Amino acid sequence: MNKFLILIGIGVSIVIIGLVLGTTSDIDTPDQTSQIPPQHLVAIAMSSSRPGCESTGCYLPTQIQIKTHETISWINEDRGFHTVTTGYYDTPDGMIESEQIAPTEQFSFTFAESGEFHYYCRLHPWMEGTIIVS
Ligand SMILES: [Cu+2]
Repeated sequence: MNKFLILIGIGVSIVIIGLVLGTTSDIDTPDQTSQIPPQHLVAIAMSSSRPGCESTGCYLPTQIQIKTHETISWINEDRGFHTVTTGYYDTPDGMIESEQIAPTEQFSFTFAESGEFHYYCRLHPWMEGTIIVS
């Protein structure tokens, strides 16, 4: 009788272990979150309103590489207003124009086409960055 109970106990244990392992392996399978393209962050550096950030980067990182359909969000970590404007100073190309981004605010743009895009801040010509979309 005792041996019979032990066998039942072993059987129940195997079923429980199987359920636990089955549940665990479900967690390992790819879920919806892996389907969302990664979002890239670029910080607008503190004190970018004054010349001098060029040496360390006014937009951090100054150059960023992404893939098409991915999004970049620029976060203004400075105390002044800034823009993200594609083109070169005084000759914006019209692709991206964030308008003025207030301190602590952010601006996002999703890139549909590949290419290399130069951008700057309309308020501070020394602020420059490059986006490479492949
Ligand atoms: Cu600026």
